[in-house]
Amino acid sequence: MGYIKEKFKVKADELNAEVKDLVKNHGDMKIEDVTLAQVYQGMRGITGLVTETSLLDANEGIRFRGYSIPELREKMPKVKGGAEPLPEGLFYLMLIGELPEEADVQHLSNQWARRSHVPNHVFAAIDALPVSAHPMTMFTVGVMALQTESTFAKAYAEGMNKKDYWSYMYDDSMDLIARLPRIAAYIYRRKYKNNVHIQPNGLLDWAGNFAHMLGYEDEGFKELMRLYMTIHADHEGGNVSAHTTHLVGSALSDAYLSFAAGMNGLAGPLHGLANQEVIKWILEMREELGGGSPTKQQIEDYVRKTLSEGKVVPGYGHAVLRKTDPRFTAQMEFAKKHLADDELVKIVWLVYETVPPILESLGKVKNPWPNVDAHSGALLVHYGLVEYEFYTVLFGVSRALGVLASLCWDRALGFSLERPKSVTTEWMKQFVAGKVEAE
Ligand code: HAX
Repeated sequence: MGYIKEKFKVKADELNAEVKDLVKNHGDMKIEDVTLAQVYQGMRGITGLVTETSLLDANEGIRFRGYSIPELREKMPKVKGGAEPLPEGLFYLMLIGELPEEADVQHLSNQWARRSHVPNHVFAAIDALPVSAHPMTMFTVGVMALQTESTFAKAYAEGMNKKDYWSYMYDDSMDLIARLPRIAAYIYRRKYKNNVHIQPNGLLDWAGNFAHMLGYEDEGFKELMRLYMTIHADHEGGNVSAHTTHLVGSALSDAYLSFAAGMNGLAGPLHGLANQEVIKWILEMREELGGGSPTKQQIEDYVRKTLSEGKVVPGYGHAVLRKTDPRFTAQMEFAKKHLADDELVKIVWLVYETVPPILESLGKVKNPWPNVDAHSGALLVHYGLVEYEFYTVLFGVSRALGVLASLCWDRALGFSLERPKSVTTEWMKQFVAGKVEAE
């Protein structure tokens, strides 16, 4: 079965007993009251999900099993001579709840290399789309085509005991994570590199091999991919991609169906697509100003123009965070170390100085600070990956690590079908008038 799978089972049995105990002895405890505004405004702040892999603090940012991003960058195993954490290590941490040893990371690299075969019909399904299709559309089509390989779906069709759900979910998740870089690289090379494809190198780590298949051999880019795949992996459970994956999975949809659903949410401009929108916005600003680097005043004018046109400033704001996103800071530190003189990076930093006071002055934006998407594009452009419509696919490959580790936990803990109550505005009016009561 593989020792990581066995270890996961032991951890899951322990936690399962604790959860049963919590629900049995404290099931009636009220966590918080829900306001009418929360129900209308995207359920902000309502505690309604359990996600074991990570926890978000509004001011401090994300912690994966208690570890912040700076701690991960320090403590996680790295490739020989490298400085950035290996995403294999983060997956292990999210799944098992303990920091990995070198051997654990090596084991996962080997497992994912072994499981990475993608059947031809997946490439044929992607090829059936016009080259002009958005890469995220190709990505979800590829994932859906791969669903033919689900061991969970096959076992369920044959009549599986619910005690075994976790085991098939684990195998599907491992297979899917192993195969995603191949699908993503295929999309990239098909759309942007004349359909000339690069065979995987099974000796490389997961992110290093992904960079290789995309066609980037620069060690700096490989390091960037290791960092990128680590910091985009998870952001607790309520964000659109994680929540959707969890919700769809709660119907016992397999890992492929659930993940594809989550990716359709990531493809929205208020979520993952913001990474392409940021670079597009900066490039359009530069073009409008006739090229070169804009001054702070010119950026300020462009931000005001964006707002006056009823658009959001991409890369800024967050539904939960109330400070600069540590994922932004990690990328800024990477840039300071490797590409401090890059023109686009300097613009990103000048935008960072300019945007927050303007958003703050509007008086309605709850978080004027940059999120993860404000920086990533400039780093990718530096290494030559200029095709910004592809950026959300990179985010999606990384996000698989978090949402699939969570899905394994969902099945191991026997989580229920998700089905919250909804009401009508007519019901709300009657509730306000004291004529009806919540159940
Ligand atoms: N630019 C302009 N206006 C903004 C804004 C921004 N960056 N961020 C928030 N606002 C506005 C909202 O549109 C809202 O306006 P209305 O009341 O007129 O509708 C108001 O400020 C209050 O919004 P909020 O409570 O501060 O923010 P929400 O929790 O509703 O939304 C969003 C959070 C991330 C969607 C929002 O900040 C936004 O649209 N940001 C720009 C898009 C973006 O960068 N998205 C990526 C977020 C991170 C992520 O998921 N990455 O994948």
